[in-house]
Amino acid sequence: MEGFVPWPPEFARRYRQEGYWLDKTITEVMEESFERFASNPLLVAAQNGRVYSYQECGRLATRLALHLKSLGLKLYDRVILQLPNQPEVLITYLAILKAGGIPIMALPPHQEAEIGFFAKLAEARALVIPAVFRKADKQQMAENIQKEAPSLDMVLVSGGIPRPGYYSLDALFADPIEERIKDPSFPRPDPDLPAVLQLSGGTTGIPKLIPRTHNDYIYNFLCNARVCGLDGHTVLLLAIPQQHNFALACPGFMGVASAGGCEVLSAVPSPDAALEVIEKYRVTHWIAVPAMVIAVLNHPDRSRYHLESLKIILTGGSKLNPEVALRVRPELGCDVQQCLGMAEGPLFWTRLDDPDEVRFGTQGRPQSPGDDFKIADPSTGEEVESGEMGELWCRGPYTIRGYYRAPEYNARAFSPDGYYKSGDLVRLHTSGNVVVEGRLKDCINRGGEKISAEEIENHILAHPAVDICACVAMPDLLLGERVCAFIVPKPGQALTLAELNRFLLEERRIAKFKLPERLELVDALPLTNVGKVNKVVLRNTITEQIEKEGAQAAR
Ligand code: OOB
Repeated sequence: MEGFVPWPPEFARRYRQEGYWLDKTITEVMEESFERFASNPLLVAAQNGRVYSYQECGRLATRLALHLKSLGLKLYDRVILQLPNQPEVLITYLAILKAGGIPIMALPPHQEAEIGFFAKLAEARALVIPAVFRKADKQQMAENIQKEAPSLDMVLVSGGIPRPGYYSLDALFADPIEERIKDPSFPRPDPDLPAVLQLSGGTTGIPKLIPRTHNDYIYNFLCNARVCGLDGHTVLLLAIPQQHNFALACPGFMGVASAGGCEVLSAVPSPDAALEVIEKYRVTHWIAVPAMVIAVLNHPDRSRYHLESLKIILTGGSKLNPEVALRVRPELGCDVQQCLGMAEGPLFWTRLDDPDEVRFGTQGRPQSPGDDFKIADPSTGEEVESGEMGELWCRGPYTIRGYYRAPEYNARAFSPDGYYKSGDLVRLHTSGNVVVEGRLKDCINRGGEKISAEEIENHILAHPAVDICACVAMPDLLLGERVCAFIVPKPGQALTLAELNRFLLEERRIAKFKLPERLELVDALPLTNVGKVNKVVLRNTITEQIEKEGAQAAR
């Protein structure tokens, strides 16, 4: 497939021989589960309590897949999936796969800038959207994108009335096409080719798409379901967008579905909602970013809720501080399992039988014996001395060998011998686990959601009052980091944060979670001796400033 970098044949041979790659499609693996766990509950919508059995998910996915085929969706057509956390998002995901399409896992808050970019880069055929998301008219967004992306000729809309030429997803789900169709067959995708395009948080001005093949993604979630001990009694709570790799496959929805468990999907990412849902549905496993763990620990009414069912919080996406990790067992009565994960593949997990110091103080070790990692000097690729800090480089049966349609970037992001250079600075703990110490890549990790500094800077530079700018992470007690924009205005010009953000939302049409939350107007930006903006200085400046303000407020 054009734009896809496969594993070299000798690696592929080994991954098959060693049993990591099963040569099945995701649809085949999911359908084995639909049959095996037939009447067991697979999905529960937290907002209305509606339960979908395995059988029903399979039946609805097949129905929608037949509709997609009859609307003209072909093998390997790319479909942007932007629905919020309701069971429809997963059933549509399964349907796209069954019809032979490749879902692009866009996040619900993405706007025209992001979705338009994916549509053009991947020459997407179809787009699945809610009619409205947080007051944004998504059909208007689709129309605007279609003007720029001629490949996009199929728009499916959930809720609301579809515009002329668009299809109602609800009407398709309600229409039993299987009763009248003559040919119920589907083309079978090659398990060695991309099944799903995940999103990279990105570190450059241009977002990247991550091709996950059937073989690699199936191994990813089967292995992860074992490492997290999922089984038929598992009730997993998911309140982060279902499209995230963490939510979909680590172990996520597909891990739960492979083990016979049940997933409760919550559309509300608040600590109150999480506490209510854990109590009401007797949740056993909860996938949560550290910011949410902190919010629940600090929730004033937490003791009012019955959380006895909760066994493990699976946390990752950003670093869980050891002080927070230590509070989980005494205050919430459950274990915490940390994951250093990436949409590009690598998954490091702490294990429940690790000693306390390792469970609380490290971010885990590879989930699979097939994983191969090194802690490298980023400039030479040589392994650093044991215990020294270096960049984490990974290779393995579920770690990609290249981003989709990005050959120039791939030459930098992967070593010649195929390691993915994660951009994370880590240290090897004596236990063999890794500890995340920082990062090389230029992104901001806002509560687990990655924001590319360069991408935001490019949008800010389009503002007429801006001369130069730089975005850096500023520390935040809850989210870990937020975006701070340092801006040198053009002579005689001024700018406020409110005006900047109005511009970014309304004129640049970027997702709201990427907006700067602080603006510092300055006369000049500090430079390094090679003339690049010195972001270390900027990060230190804003960190000191915030500390000073905190001390003043406390006085
Ligand atoms: C997950 O995936 P992405 O692709 O959104 O972000 C990956 C990056 C990592 O390279 C690292 O910088 C950061 O997020 N990260 C962590 C972390 N887990 C991820 N940094 C510190 N401590 C951790 N525990 O975020 C993701 C994918 C699958 C499972 C879990 C998380």
